[in-house]
Amino acid sequence: MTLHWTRQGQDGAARAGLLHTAHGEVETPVFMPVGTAGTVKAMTADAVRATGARMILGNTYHLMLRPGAERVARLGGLHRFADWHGPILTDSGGYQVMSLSELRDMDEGGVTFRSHLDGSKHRLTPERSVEIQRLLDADVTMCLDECTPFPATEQQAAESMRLSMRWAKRCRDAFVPKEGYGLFGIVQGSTFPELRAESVAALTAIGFEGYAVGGLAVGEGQAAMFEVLDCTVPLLPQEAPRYLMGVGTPADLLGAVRRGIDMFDCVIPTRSGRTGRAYTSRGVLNLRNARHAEDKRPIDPDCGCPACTRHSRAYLHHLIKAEEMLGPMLLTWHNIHYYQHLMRGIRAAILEGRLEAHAAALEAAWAAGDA
Ligand code: PRF
Ligand code: ZN
Repeated sequence: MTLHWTRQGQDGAARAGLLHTAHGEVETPVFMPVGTAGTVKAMTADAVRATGARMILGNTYHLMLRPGAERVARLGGLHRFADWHGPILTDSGGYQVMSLSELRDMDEGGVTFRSHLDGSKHRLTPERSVEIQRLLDADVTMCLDECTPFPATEQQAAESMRLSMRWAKRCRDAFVPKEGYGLFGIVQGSTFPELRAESVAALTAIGFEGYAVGGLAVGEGQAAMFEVLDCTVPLLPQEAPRYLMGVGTPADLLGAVRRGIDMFDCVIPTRSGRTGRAYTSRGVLNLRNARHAEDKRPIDPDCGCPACTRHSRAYLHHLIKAEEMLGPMLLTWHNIHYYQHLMRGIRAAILEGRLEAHAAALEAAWAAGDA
């Protein structure tokens, strides 16, 4: 069988389940740390696994430019190359082309762009994106799409979404089915409910192993994002996994799980860790702040990660101020550990039918702050 998902429990719209992939099973709801260029920045693969993470994300765009998809394939695929032996989902490249490459030209066939590394010219088509993701050996391949910029007029959003739907069909035709591997479609349509519904109808008519909601967290704000989920997620098939791309903060994840999302990825825990920000059960701490200079307490007394069990806020403040590499390493470790702890707690609450109370307790603690 191709990659599939089984439901283990439900509480309201929130689901707990298991994603069955070629490289193992993953409990959902799941947060996938971002391993853009074959590494979760500042972490060894063992460290990522020690946080509880079981599935990571890789990027077609970065890996096709360096070291190249054919080279990764010759080196045994991304799992072996990166020493990550669990499941990997790869993004398709369209979103990164739009955000990273300077010169790009989109047409019906695909997108031509210049590399942000050396200016060399490349072309990504739906067929080539799927081929690259096969060469990388991704358990989950994402369709090539256009993440519609925000804001967009209804006409711009419709044209962009319909192009993504034509590309989704070409990705489906190019994808070679294989035991434990799957292809996810991506819903677009900006903030327009009718376009989101049209996009879901187009994707479900083609049929995918999972469905992603794209085009969100692009500046519309949390309330608008939740409104889109409210009108989109109920239209998606019950038996397939749902993935909200590029989201988000702990509060975003909680709100999206309550609306029926099963999978997430985001650079927030890794990127903000590198700049000195720690997400905790009591809100966000900025370790650059001078108020931590002589604070002997851990970042989060409820956290079991090495940063919290072995080090003080004062030491982490010092590492960040001194631009020592260990600072980003420890804060990235903490943030990913916290995100995994958060998802495990949410999953347990869904299975025990107490998600509403759990969500209220999480939100109260985030708002109360740390000291
Ligand atoms: N499409 C793809 N990747 C993405 C997005 C999208 O819409 C987003 C939306 N924020 C993040 N990553 N392919
Ligand atoms: Zn910690």
